[in-house]
This record gives sequence, C-alpha cells and structure tokens, in this order.
Amino acid sequence: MKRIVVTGGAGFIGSCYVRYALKTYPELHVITVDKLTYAGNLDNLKEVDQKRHTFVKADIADAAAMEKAMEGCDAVVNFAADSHVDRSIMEASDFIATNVRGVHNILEAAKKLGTARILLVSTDEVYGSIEKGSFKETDALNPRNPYSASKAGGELLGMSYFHTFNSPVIVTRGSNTYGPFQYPEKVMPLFITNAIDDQPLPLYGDGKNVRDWLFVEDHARGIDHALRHGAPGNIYNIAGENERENVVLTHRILKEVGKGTDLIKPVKDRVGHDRRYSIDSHKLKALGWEPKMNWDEGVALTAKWYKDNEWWWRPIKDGSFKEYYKRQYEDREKA
Ligand code: NAD
Ligand code: TDX
Repeated sequence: MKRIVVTGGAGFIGSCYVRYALKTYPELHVITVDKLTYAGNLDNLKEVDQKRHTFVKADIADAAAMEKAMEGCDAVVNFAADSHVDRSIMEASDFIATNVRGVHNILEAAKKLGTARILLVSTDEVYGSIEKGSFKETDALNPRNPYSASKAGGELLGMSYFHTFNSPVIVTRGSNTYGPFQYPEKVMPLFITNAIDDQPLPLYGDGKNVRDWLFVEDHARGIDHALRHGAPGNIYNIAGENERENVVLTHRILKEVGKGTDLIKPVKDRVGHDRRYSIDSHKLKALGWEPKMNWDEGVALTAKWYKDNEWWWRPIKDGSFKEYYKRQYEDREKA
C-alpha cells in the first residue's frame, strides 16, 4: 500500500492511526479527509511528517468530494463518525448523516474507483449489552442507542456491498478506547480534566456499568493489522481485555491525579445505559495482533498526558464544550 485515505483522521483514534501508519511505513502517503466537526482538531496531526501527508477538509456525506479524495488510493480506512452516545441521545440526525449515509458514499466511491481495500471502523457497542461471557463476531447485533444503531447501519451496509458487489470490505469492532488526544466529552478524559480542576466527576447511575478499556495505540495497530492481514468480508473484534466497573475506573483516575473520592458525584443514569460490554478478539489474535498496554501504565500515561498538555484541552473546555456540558449535566443532579 502506497497511498491510503483516512477519513476522520483529525479525531482521537484516527489521528493516532495516521501517526502510527506514517511512522511504521516510510513509503506511505496518507490523505486525511475530515470535516473538522467539534471533535476534529488539526493539532492532533501536528507531529506527522507533512511531506507524506495531505489534509482535505471534506464531509464524507459529500459524495463528489469523497470520490475526488479517494482517486488513486489503495485503501480507505473510515474513522469519520459522530461518536458520542450522550449526544446521539440528545439529537441523532448527524449520526445518521455521517455514520450511515457517509459510509454509503465511501462504499459507492470505492466501487466506482475499484479501491482495493475498505476498512470500516465500527464498535463493540453494535452487539449491545452482555451479562456474562464475551461476544464473538458471529453473534447477532443488538444496538440499543442511536449511536450504536447508526454504526451498525454503516457496517451492515458495508457487508451488503461485499456480498452484493464483491466490494473488499473489512469491519473492525473495537472496545472503549482511551489515551492522549481524546475529546473531553468521553468519560476518561472528562474525569481526568475535571479532577485536575477539582470539579465533580458525574458518575452515571450506580457506577457499576462495565466497559472494556483498549489503549488507543493498540486499537490503531489492531485496525492496521486487520487492514493488511484480514480478509474481505470479515469482521474482527479488537478487545483491550481490561474490563472495569465505572466506579473502579473513577477511583483509579482520582488516585492517579492525586485527588480525593469526595469529587465523585453520583448523577441520574444515562437512558438505555448498556450494562456491560465484552468482546472476544481471538480471531484477530490468530492473525498475530495483541494488545500491549497494561492497564495501570495506560491510565498513568493518559493522566500524565492531560496534566502536561493543558494547551490542548483547556481551549476545548473553555469553548463551545461549556454549553454542551451545561445541557448534558445540569439536569442530572440527582442520582
Ligand atoms: P472522534 O469523535 O474523536 O473523531 C471523529 C472524527 O471524525 C473527527 O475528527 C471529526 O471531525 C470527523 N468527522 C465527523 N463527522 C464527519 C464527516 N461527516 N465527514 C468527515 N469527517 C467527519 O471519534 P473517535 O473516538 O476517534 O472514533 C473514531 C472511530 O472509532 C469512530 O468511527 C467510532 O465510532 C469508532 N470507535 C470509537 C471508540 C471509542 O471508544 N472512542 C471505540 C470503538 C470504535
Ligand atoms: O459523564 C459521564 N459519566 C459516566 O458515568 C460519562 C460521559 C460517561 N459515564 C459512563 C457511561 C459509560 O458506562 O462511563 C462509561 C463510558 O462512557 P463514554 O465515555 O461516553 O463511552 P461509551 O458510551 O461506553 O461509548 C464509547 O465506547 C464505544 C465511545 O464513546 C464510542 O464511540 C465507542 O464506540
């Protein structure tokens, strides 16, 4: 692969992927296509070798722009998405436009141009909640919030293009991802930055919902592994193998930031809150990938990054995020 298009490459996981791919493959040229929504940030790509990187500001829901950007590329890796569950509960239309229609445009452009690989980044959330055990790729989908339903829609369209048109589509389903450069609406960076500022940590419900935590570089490597070693028409789970109750995660963060548990503020639960996510990634492991980051080290490294990089997150938290935060949290006061 000489030339790949990375959509959503100015976001959290996409930018990690761009940094990783350019570092790993010295011959590679990456074209990042990103609409720069509230979650997109060119600062995330500051450190990449700009001689081998082209940035195109475009919306994946714009079919003509996608076709133009993808001309002459060997692969497209789609990270572009509206990605926050709570925002999808407030208003889901952008999620449908990007996560379903946008994916359709990518599939159409790839079909027309004969793109050799299409990797759609999806999520463990498409399976829904599981009480015991872990979901395998062959399990039925049961998305239970507008975000996960839109992601399921996008990946199902992808698989339909494989079966109907022989489009070389691969899907990955990753776990909750954490690490540097994550927009502070997600629980890990929100709680770290609130703790730094001695602000309350709004813990939903009883705090016993379980998520599996995957370090961002492990996720980026997993996606790249599936792209290069996976087979078209296949789906690969990418697990972190670090399942934690939210309350346990919260205590770990407070310890790392050096603040007391009095900052924990139980608040009203998320509606339709999935209790537990758990996936089995033996299929990708059989191809030679495995997660490398140890949980304690990953949390320490992430908390340190936010402590050392206030220049990155303070302007976000002081800007339009304030309005979102007020809307999202002011009515949650009572658990
Ligand atoms: P993010 O919100 O940090 O980044 C999304 C990026 O996509 C941003 O740069 C944004 O500007 C861009 N974008 C949004 N709509 C666009 C559009 N219409 N056209 C072009 N660009 C657009 O998200 P993330 O956490 O980096 O997630 C990346 C992908 O990984 C998503 O597809 C998400 O569903 C999936 N995923 C995320 C996690 C997680 O825990 N964060 C876990 C599993 C899967
Ligand atoms: O303020 C909060 N308080 C809280 O208790 C927030 C924002 C979250 N939570 C809880 C809800 C979840 O149980 O923490 C857990 C994690 O929440 P999020 O960070 O919002 O992630 P989640 O809803 O699990 O979805 C994430 O993982 C799958 C990503 O946002 C998705 O993009 C990904 O597909």
